[in-house]
Parts: sequence; structure tokens; C-alpha cells
Amino acid sequence: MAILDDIYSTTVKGAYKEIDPLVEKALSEGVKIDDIINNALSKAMIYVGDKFSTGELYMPDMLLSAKTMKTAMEVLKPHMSASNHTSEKGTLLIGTVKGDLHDIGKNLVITMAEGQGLKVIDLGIDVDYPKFVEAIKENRPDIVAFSGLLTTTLGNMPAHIKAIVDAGLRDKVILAVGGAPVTREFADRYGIELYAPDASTAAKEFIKALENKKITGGK
Ligand code: B1M
Repeated sequence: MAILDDIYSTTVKGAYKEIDPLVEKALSEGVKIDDIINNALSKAMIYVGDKFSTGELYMPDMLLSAKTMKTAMEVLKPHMSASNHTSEKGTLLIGTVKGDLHDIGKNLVITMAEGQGLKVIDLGIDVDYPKFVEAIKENRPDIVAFSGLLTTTLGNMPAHIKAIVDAGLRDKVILAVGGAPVTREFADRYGIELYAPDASTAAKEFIKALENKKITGGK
């Protein structure tokens, strides 16, 4: 589809000032939001990451593409969070793990979760273990989700979980994890209940887990 190709190439180029009208045009043509995200924006980010790996693109290129995707998401957001938020189905606490600054995927998970009626507390990026623990104590979430894009910092997952265990909070929350290098096996290795490969699956899995859950977020 021509408009998806245009959004893809504009995101690859990092031409963030040109992205708004293209996304508006796609919406007015009735293109599905999932298609815009998966078949244009995310696809472009994967391409940019691959070119970065091979040394054909550089850090400033990744930053501009990230800014372009973020700008596009701002246009899409109001169309995604249309569900009513009056009946909160549960609380999700989410953050990008310590040492990791990537937040586009996390923000997409947040938008989708809010669209499903969840209350979301966003701890941001580079979230250290004690910050997760303090936020769990303060907010009593039902689900605690870790987002991680770097294989190096995902190696800190045992320390994240140990901090929660040591604080006596492990049986009070459902743990969830996701991010490009994360797999079901990774989640299983650390006893993390919920894994989702993408944002819309994550939101559906959150709802399913809340429906099945026996724990109470400490409430
Ligand atoms: Co970086 N980066 N980056 N980067 N970056 C990757 C991740 C990389 C794969 C690129 C590459 O080399 N091919 C590579 C990691 C290699 C690895 O560890 N395996 C990499 C690297 C190496 C780095 C630096 C180390 C580069 C350097 O400094 N030399 C550096 C690290 C900085 C740090 O974090 N400490 C770095 C920096 C950056 C920027 C700042 C320039 C920028 C981030 C901007 C930002 O996020 N605000 C950036 C970007 C943009 C990328 C790529 C190109 C795109 C990531 C992205 O936004 N994708 C990325 C390449 C790639 O992923 N192929 C790359 C779009 C987004 C929608 O997808 O985040 O995967 P994603 O989220 C998905 C799913 O994963 C899932 O749902 C989302 C939507 O479907 N999901 C969850 C995510 N979180 C979830 C949580 C859940 C469930 C699902 O909870 C249950």
C-alpha cells in the first residue's frame, strides 16, 4: 500500500517533520492502526537497527528514526485509547530495566494497556531495582512489567526479581516481561509468569492474567 510505503521510508529517513500528514492520510484512507504500527513504523525501526548493526547507519540516524516513530505515535494515540477508562480492570506498573534507555516499545505497551482499561503507572527508562520495589509498595499494582531491548541489561533480570522477592512482594504481583530480544524461554528461566512478543498481545495477556489471577496486588 503506497501510504504505508511512504510512512516506512519517512521513518527510515528520520524525517520527523513530514510524518504527521502521512499518518493522518493513512487514517483518513481507513488503514488499520495495527498496519501502520507493524507494517510501516516498527518495520522501519527494525530496518534502521539492522543497518546500525552493519555500520551503514549511525546513532544520530537511530535517534531521528525514533523521534519520527514517537511523533507518529502521538498522532495515533488518541485513536487507540478510545475505550472507556471508567472501569479500571487493574493496575499495571511498567518500566524499562536498569541500564536501558529504549522506550518506544514500552510506550506502545502502555497505550495498548490503557486502551484495554488498565490503570498504568509508568516508571520510565533505566529503572533501578529499588525504584520498582518502592513503586510496588506505594501503588500495589496487579502486574509489574519489565521492558528490555538490550541483551546486556536483560542480564540484570535476576537482580530485579531478587529485589522484589527480598521485599516480600513476589507473591503479591504478576510479573511480565517483553522487548525485542526477550523470549518465552527467557521468561520461564526466571519464573516470570507473563511474556508477550508485542504490545497488543501484551494488553490481551494482561487482561487474561487479571481474569485468572488469584493474587490481589496486596490489596
Ligand atoms: Co538501540 N539498540 N541502542 N537505540 N535500538 C537496538 C535495541 C539494537 C537491536 C540495534 C542493533 O544493533 N541492531 C541494539 C541492541 C543489541 C542487543 O543488545 N541485542 C541496540 C543498541 C546496541 C543500542 C546502543 C548500545 C547503541 C550504542 O550506544 N552503541 C544504545 C544503548 C543505549 C541504552 O539503552 N543504554 C542504543 C540507543 C538507541 C537510541 C537512544 C538511539 C534509540 C532509542 C530511542 C528510544 O527508545 N527513545 C535506539 C533505537 C531506536 C533502537 C532500534 C533501532 C529500534 C527500537 C524500537 O524502538 N523499536 C533497535 C533495533 C531493533 O529493535 N531491531 C535498537 C520499535 C518498537 C515498537 O519495538 O521496542 O521491540 P520494540 O517493542 C515492541 C516489542 O519488543 C514489545 O512490544 C513492542 C511493540 O510491539 N515490547 C514489550 C517491548 N517492551 C515490552 C514489554 C512487555 C511486553 C512487550 O511487557 C510485558
